[in-house]
Amino acid sequence: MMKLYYRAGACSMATHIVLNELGAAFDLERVDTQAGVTESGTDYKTINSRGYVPALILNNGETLTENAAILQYLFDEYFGDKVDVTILRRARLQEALSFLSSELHAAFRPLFAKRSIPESELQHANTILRKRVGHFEDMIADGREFVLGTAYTPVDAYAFVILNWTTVLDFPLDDWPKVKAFYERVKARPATQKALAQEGLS
Ligand SMILES: N[C@@H](CCC(=O)N[C@@H](CS)C(=O)NCC(=O)O)C(=O)O
Repeated sequence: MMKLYYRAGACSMATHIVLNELGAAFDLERVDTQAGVTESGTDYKTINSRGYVPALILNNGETLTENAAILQYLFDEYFGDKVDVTILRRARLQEALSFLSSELHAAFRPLFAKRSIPESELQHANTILRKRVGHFEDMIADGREFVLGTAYTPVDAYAFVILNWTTVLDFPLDDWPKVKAFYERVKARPATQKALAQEGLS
């Protein structure tokens, strides 16, 4: 059975949501990434030497890390009956996952920094975040329900989780109506609601 190491509300929730979408059987184990231990007392560095979540133990016992790789794996392994998985579609998935991981996700890091940040740095971080959310708005074409088109894919779960961080920052999405509608649409899905509840966030 698969097992997901997660922290509540963190990027690992994208994998959690996708596993719920698939109706997959999996175990969950919470990680205190600050302390480096899991809820059962395991040294988390023995699971993922980089110390951050997510880490997914696969059915064959291997451990897979990095959001983009895990979400790509779940897409390839389980979405073939939902989406026409062509080479170009996989590249589009990777294009979106790369943007989410290295641009949108990364833009939040300074705003969640544990050290205190000078006002000028905060303003700069805010400007970059606004720019990236604007880029995401451009990626949701008019009338398109999900990032890659009419079909839901793991990209949508990851985008939702990142956008959900705006709710704990003073960062309303009102300036980006397509992003806001997309966020609400993915939030309303039963698999998302279930993951939020399972992580103690609703
Ligand atoms: N490159 C990694 C980054 C993962 C990441 O940033 N994880 C955060 C939660 S969203 C984390 O575990 N941070 C705790 C830490 O770094 O100690 C990925 O995309 O999987």
